[in-house]
Amino acid sequence: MNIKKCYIINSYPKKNTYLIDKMTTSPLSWKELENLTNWSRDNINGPTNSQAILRLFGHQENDVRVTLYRDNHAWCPYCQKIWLWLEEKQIPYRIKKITMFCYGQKERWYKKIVPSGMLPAVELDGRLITESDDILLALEAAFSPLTHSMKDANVIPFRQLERLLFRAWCTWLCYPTWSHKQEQQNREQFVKVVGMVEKALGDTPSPYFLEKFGTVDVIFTPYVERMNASLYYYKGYSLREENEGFGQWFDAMETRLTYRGTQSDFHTHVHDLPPQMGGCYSNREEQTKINQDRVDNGPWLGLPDVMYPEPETSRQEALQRVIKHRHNIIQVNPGNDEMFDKALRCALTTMMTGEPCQPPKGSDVALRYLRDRINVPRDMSIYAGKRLREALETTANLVGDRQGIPIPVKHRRDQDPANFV
Ligand SMILES: N[C@@H](CCC(=O)N[C@@H](CS)C(=O)NCC(=O)O)C(=O)O
Repeated sequence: MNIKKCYIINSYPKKNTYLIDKMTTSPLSWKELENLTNWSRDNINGPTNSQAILRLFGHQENDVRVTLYRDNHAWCPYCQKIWLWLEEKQIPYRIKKITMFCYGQKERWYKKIVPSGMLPAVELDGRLITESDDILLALEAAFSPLTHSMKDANVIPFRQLERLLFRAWCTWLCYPTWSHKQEQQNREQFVKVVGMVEKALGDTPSPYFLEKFGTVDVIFTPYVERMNASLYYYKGYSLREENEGFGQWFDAMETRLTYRGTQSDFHTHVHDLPPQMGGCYSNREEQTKINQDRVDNGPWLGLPDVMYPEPETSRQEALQRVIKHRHNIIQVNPGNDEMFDKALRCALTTMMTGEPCQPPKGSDVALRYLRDRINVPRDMSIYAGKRLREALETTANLVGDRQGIPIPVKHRRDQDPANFV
């Protein structure tokens, strides 16, 4: 490694550092980068992860009775509900990943078995089941409930409360408002339902909804995670930080490897939700603008999308994932291949060594294009994603402040899996 002048980046770089003429290190070769990571994981029997297509939990493959059809990018909230349930119960299952309408063409073979194309679906002992609640009921019948049954008299009011919270969230987030008063009313309605959930959480000594972790927590997880992200970004409201019960619930969820494996980050959610929800509307308040800048441009560490301590292996994980997919990453990037190859190696060099590495002139757009398209947990886990975004931004910032091609809001065909085959 040719280090002309070496200095450690202790903190996030100030904007426009590219104006200062710095001597920096040279980018490592792919071979040298490969030598900096030995990160690996057993996708089949190890901790919950988004990359697995078979989960055995120590069982044999012919013990598998379940196939879960879920979306490619782990964006579908109803799929997360089933995914988390299967992981918690350690039921051996196969995963088949399907394209959502908002980012590509639905697989023909899937439409033959599920004509609506809707996700999730489960095949259980050869029987196809759709609708996430019906899937959970069928799984409970086959494998016993996760602490409590969906039909339990204590669970049913929570299922209704979850839908009430969901509707209040949609009303606030997904409709444009024409007056400040209407915006306030929608906010108050949401906060009122949050108060009901807070009370329910406070009624048990555990941080979970009932006395022990179970079905109710799984049911709340997907949308509460999306509420936390979207309201922070579009409304300047921090669900996790402003509500004690939710704060404790998130902390407790994050002690579970199952949840960590399905957990997304703010950046991914705030840009995957608009096409799925038919639009997300910002209230354009000062706090909202601050939050938006933070989620889009960093620093990403310290956002209230994750609070468990960072694993030591986060950078190695990010590096290993990029190395594995580098040809596709370079091929779909709008930047010139040769230029972007070098720029990407610069960012990875910085991520691994802490030293700035001057990328080719004009590579800021290409680097930020990738920064904006890291998907958590599809590509890597939450801290790995943050480390990679940080390195891409730090490196882009050495050559310019131009942004990548804007992320579309009506569709996400920039993420069409067909381009990554
Ligand atoms: N009520 C259904 C809702 C499922 C649903 O809305 N699925 C969406 C994704 S979150 C879907 O498959 N949409 C078709 C697509 O996006 O391709 C359930 O609980 O399973």
